Amino acid sequence: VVALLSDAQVRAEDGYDLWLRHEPVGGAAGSELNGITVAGPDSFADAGAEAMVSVALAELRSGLAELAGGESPPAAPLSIRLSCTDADIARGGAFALDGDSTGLTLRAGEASGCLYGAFALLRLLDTGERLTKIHHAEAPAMPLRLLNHWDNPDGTVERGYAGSSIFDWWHLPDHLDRRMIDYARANASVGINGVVVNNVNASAMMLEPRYIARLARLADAWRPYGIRVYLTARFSAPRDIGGLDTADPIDPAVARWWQNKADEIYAAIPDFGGFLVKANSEGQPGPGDYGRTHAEGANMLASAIGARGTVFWRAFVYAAEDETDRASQAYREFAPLDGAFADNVIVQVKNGPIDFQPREPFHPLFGAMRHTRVALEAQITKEYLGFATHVAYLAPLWKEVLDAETGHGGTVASSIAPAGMAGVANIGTARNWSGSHFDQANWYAFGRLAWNPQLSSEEIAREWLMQTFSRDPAFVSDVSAMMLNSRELVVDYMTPLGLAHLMATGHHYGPGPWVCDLARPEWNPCYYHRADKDGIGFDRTASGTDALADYAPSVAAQWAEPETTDPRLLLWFHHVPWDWALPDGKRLWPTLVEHYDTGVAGVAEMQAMWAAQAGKVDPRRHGDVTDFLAIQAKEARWWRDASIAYWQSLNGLPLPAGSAPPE
Ligand code: GCW
Repeated sequence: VVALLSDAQVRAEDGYDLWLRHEPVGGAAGSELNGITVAGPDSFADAGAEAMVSVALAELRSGLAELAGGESPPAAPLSIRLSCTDADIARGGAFALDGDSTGLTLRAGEASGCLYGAFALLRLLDTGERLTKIHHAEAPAMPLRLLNHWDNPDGTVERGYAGSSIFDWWHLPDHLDRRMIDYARANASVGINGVVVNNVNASAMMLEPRYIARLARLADAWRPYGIRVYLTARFSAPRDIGGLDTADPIDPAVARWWQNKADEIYAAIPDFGGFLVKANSEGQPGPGDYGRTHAEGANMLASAIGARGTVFWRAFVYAAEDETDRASQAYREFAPLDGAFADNVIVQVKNGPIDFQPREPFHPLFGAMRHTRVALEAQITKEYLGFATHVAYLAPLWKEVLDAETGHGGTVASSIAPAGMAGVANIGTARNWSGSHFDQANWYAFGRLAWNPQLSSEEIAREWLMQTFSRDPAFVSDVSAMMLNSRELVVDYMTPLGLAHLMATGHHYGPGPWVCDLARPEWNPCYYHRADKDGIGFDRTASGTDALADYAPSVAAQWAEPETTDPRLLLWFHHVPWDWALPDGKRLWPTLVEHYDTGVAGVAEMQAMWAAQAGKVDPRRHGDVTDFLAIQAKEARWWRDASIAYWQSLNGLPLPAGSAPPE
């Protein structure tokens, strides 16, 4: 007999509700939320503010009712008062929550602060705070917190592992899928305030009037959630769809075309966020096609947009004809342009100098462009970390970069504070949005870190688990420990000791370190590991490509000598013999094998730990995770065995004692 579930149960067990489940808190904490009244301000700055505050009120009312559960209300019901134009609170999303014996006051400098304050209050209650005791104030650390969707107009998603695109261009603007509201709620709940809806490998079609009308419908739907829409701009659009025979940024006809295009978009979407551009990278058109610089290209678009919005110009560039180290190319191309970009241009830089690997050092452009706003681009979708199948909680990867000292006076986080963060979305039509339950945590963690990079990976994991799965303290402590360790395990079985880019060709799933015959040298894994019978690793010091010199002297000094380089980055910066002695006295080859073994053993531990949680989460989601962990275990093995066998084919070394032979 199959028991029929209610719609709410199905949604919850599919993972559709994400971290916004609001399970009843129970006991006295639940009781005091019962019968609570939520009162908004009487007047509003404008209709937009009123719409945003009504979202905050609606979220609070429904969220509080869910958290309250069936407890009996107190004799004198409590109240929550919203004041959304408080001159003492900064604008831009800041808020203060102050509980007292009668309930709680939420104060904000403008409507968006009430929106973020409402979600923060629900989060605090969800994670065990008592309403009347709350004293909590927050302000976002950076102004722009964007998702970048690599979604194509035909519904496919580049590097998407969660189904098709959630954007239903086919039925827009006449029909708005309800999912667009749930999506906006989830984003607003973690402070995401901008969405680039289409792929950086851009189709110029998205700039056509019919798509602008469709985008306007999304903009209208998301505005009350504080989300501005952005488009990627294909640099050749004046030629592709504009009837011009050039896209040269210096040509007045080209500048006029973009000016008219921007005006057309702003007429439909008055708060359009702006453009994101991938230019002269991996075959995309750009100003370089006409001998112009990135700054000339970006500034032409920036002047079309003017004070109305922002141009995000990506620094992810590397060229076949450039024989230098790929890790250096963006730095060499962009660092000299510091100061040349218009005020409303932000240079968007990937976290590391190559490409979203399981571990890379931070990108040398952070902190180096003193007169340019720089944003950090993170990849939430796990192109190089086992797609949506492997558990890999990415907050520790992003924290490693955000917390890094650039050597230019401050951390990466402080260097991007005037701009923001962009995360390549992991969202699709999968019922659970992200293709797996644990990948929801990466969407969540991205938003939380863009709001506040000081949060620890552990705090974020714990609050996500409590809202998503269970508040059981033992569950939260075991599973958060698993999450915190998970990315390092992926590093261990895929690319330990600073190795990188060893994934199979094209799809990047599974090992391919032996590949050496692709057309462009820097597409080949052998370009990155440089292994032969004598040694392994990429010499990026002065005796090699000298990419190390892109870093500030104090940072470069840490990585200059193989003896003193953090072993986690050893083979990124150095080529060493197979019997190289690491700081702990162990040799390189047995240490390398030990990492693969650690990765495999660690996944088995995750399986055992998760099996022990049966009964603490609903069987559906428990089973989904169990299945995926079994795949991960198999594939960690695959990575380990294939990698070791390949290195052995070069170095002829036996397996170190204690390491099991390949299966
Ligand atoms: O990581 C690489 C991906 C490409 C992607 C590119 C980029 C959108 O393999 O799929 O293209 O980076 O970031 O532009």
